[in-house]
Amino acid sequence: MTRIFSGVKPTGHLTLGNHLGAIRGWAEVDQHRADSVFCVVDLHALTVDHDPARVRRLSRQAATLLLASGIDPERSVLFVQSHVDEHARLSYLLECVASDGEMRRMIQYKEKAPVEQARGGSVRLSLLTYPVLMAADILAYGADEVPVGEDQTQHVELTRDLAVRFNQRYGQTFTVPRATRPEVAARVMDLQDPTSKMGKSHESGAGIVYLLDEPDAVRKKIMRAVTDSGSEVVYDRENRPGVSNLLEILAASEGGDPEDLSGAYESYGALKKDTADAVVELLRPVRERHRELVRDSSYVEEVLRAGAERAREMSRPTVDAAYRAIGLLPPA
Ligand code: AQP
Repeated sequence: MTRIFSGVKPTGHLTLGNHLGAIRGWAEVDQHRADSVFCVVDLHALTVDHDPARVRRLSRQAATLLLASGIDPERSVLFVQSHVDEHARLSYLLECVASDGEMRRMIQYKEKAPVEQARGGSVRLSLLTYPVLMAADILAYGADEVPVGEDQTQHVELTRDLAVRFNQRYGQTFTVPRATRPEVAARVMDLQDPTSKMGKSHESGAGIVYLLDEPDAVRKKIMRAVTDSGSEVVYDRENRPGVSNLLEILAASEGGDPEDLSGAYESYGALKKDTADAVVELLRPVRERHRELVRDSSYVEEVLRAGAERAREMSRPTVDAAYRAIGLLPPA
């Protein structure tokens, strides 16, 4: 059976981009067709300036939101990355096959390093090496597929390169995974700046729809979305990024094709209104279920405990095999 691995990083409140680009597909499609492993990748949240209490809070919230979005612990393994040592163990071995130049070419590093510098801090070494830890996350589970939004494609490519290189040098150890992504809304853009990705750690909340936003807030943000000059509703991501982003959000939320939908609208106002309604309806059950789960925190804790136990069992044989293959003396 196909094995899937994917994760979310608790660097902020989860967004509509995370949901449409990844989480919804995991819940509605992936976990029904494949052996699925989903993870709150909290170690990745330490790569930028962070508040420890906030990371803890956001990790719990992300796990709760994954459950609220429909991840079913009877079907999928759900756990927190730092609860399973295998990720960090394997990451070090992969650092020994990755190169410094490769890391510096990563787009996310190039985008995030200057932001960290501008905040007055130094750039953490872990920000540079984080794609290697992500490769370890994936390879430890022998994943065949990694369902991610478009922004993560380059990291999955790196994971493939590291797996192939390790296998060639030290013998067949890892499955070489491939990225999959949704047909629509693989890159949801910021509503206030449709040329940048809607990112959970961005500071301008006005352009970001959070999964836990109240319906009124969702409506306001979408009704105030920046649109393009002109008034015709056309799907053209390059030249009409604002309107195209709304068409993609609408198409992904209620089904359909953005290009086909464009023909149904004569004004930006009508498109915004329908998009806002569709997103409010899409998120309603997630918010409701989240509210119930928050009241039942022992259930979430038990899911994560059992998930980590299962994740350890799944990942240990591959990581142990990698330790042997690379030349480390097994403990007596
Ligand atoms: N705007 C987006 N559109 C589509 N997919 C997206 N994803 C993230 N943003 C969008 C996908 O959501 C999954 C989880 O993302 P992540 O937690 O690994 O974080 P990220 O990719 O670094 O993006 P974020 O949410 O914007 O976080 P920050 O701001 O901290 O970088 C991934 O599959 C991702 O592709």
